[in-house]
Amino acid sequence: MTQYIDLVNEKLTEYINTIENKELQEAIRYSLLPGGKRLRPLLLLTILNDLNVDLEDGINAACAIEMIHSYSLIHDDLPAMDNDDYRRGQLTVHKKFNESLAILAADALLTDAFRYFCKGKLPNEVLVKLVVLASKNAGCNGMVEGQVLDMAKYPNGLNLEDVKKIHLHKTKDLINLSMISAGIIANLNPDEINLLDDLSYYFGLAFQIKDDIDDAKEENSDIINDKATYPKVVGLEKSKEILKEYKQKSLEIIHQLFGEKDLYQLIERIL
Ligand code: GRG
Repeated sequence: MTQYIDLVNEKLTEYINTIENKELQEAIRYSLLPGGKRLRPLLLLTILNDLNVDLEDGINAACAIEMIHSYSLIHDDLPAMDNDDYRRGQLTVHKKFNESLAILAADALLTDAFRYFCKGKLPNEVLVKLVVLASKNAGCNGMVEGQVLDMAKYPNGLNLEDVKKIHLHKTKDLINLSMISAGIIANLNPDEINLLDDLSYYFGLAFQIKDDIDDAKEENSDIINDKATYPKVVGLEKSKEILKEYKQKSLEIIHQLFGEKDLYQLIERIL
């Protein structure tokens, strides 16, 4: 897997080197490198590899999705949103530089991502499908809706359906973009694409629930009570049960689609 991460970092560095304005270049470099787990590119490239598709066909889409992810993290950290000072153990982009540069770096990442989807040698009809899916999953009925719901006030408190909807849009939608993009690039049939869709549902929720459980163990309960999390609405034990069920469902779908190859091992390790 580290070779996939190296490949993504190499391509993202090429992108960064094309940025002419030095201030913008440094802010974007800071947000993209050294980077996080690269989960979304890893999912896309691992699926392609399990299907014996040339990784070159998916590397630009993988980078484009990481650019969208990076934009969302910069905006999420802003004072008007979550107002965080640290991310991935370093100062957030607006703290390290300034708020306007952070907003603009994120704007550039989102905009440039669509050009990255269109790089490379894939047929135009495949590129159009990727771009439409990216817009759908990141846009007004996708990740942005998740953020709006997360920012909303809940005078009567959050219930399980509220939290699930937030997680589906904030977390699952970009994971869905990675998985379905791989399916489109590999020219899977509609039944197989539907299975990938189901997989993104169970894995997307499970990934976020695991994150919530890990945070709940670390943080004090007052902080947890302020957040839209599974442990908050159903408790820690029930959250662990749901995680186990969704992990099992994810592995069953992967077994059915690809057998127990790299994606199976990756998801088993992450969850
Ligand atoms: C600003 C439109 C807009 C959306 C923001 C991504 C996001 C939506 C908010 C960040 C907070 C959060 C908990 C989002 C859920 C998705 C998620 C788990 C993000 C973190 O993803 P990782 O763990 O991060 O893959 P790394 O740092 O590894 O890249």
